[in-house]
Amino acid sequence: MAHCERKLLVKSGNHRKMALNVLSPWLAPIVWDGTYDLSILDKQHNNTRIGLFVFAVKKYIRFLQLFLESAERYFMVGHKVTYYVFTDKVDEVVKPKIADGRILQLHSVVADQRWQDVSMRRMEILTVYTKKHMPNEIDYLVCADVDMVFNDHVGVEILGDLVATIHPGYFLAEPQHFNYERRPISAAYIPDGEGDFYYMAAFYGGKVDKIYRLSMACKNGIIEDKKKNIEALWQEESHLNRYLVYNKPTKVLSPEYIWDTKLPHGEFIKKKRFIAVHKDHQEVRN
Ligand code: 4GW
Ligand code: MN
Repeated sequence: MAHCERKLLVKSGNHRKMALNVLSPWLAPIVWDGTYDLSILDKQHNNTRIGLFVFAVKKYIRFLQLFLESAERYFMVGHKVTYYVFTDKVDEVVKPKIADGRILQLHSVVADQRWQDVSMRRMEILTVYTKKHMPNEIDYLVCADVDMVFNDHVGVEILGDLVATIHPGYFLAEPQHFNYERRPISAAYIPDGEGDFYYMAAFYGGKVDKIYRLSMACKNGIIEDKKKNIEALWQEESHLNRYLVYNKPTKVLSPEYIWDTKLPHGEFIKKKRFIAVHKDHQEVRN
């Protein structure tokens, strides 16, 4: 029903329908509310261990408490969860009350001066942890921005080999308007006519070995670009998008899984499960 409603809504405007489907052209499910039965999936994932990877350095540490508290309320409730928190101020972390079966790991990380390097640093740290530590600790890893809060259920329906979320600002856009890196000199280059969705780097995940491969590819792309003295348009998000054009996700998350209440077309999004915290960009600048 919800699917039909979305299709009806799209008729009222001149929008692209692709993201409103429940299957991608390569037959990956696009997860919308109403497309899955949680009681079946919860049983299947009875023993699944899930990691949630998040970076909070410099001023972004202010977002961490609400992020973690909201995750306790909505993220993988009833499952085995390990939080992997990376921060430059381990001592300042306010630890929330954590449910049984859930673990909070705090890791110290250097704070890069340039904010562009901070967000790219996440990829490098990911390559290390998905190789060394996580394979023994978890089955699936979910990577998230910290300037977000969980606002509704996010559970095992999002798990898959390689999972990415459609950017809420581009879900009705034509591919030529996607914010892909279009300069052929960059390792993140995506030629015109290629690419299915514009994915947002604020929420993606998969099996640990799949995220290892993804993060290695993105890290290498970032290094290649740095050698040429260039930086992709949207830093690691550009490299992520490039990777996902040629390594299609096995599951795609609808914008229910990254929403921003400032955006238009909220009427398509019945459940706003993970929403951006509005920030003063000048004020959080390092
Ligand atoms: C501008 O001054 C900054 S600071 C842009 C990102 C910054 C930043 C980002 C930071 O100082 N500390 C930090 O931990 N991050 C991490 O990178 C944090 O997890 C954040 O959610 C993620 C991506 O940055 P962002 O959320 O600002 O990116 P958008 O604007 O795309 O949500
Ligand atoms: Mn963010």
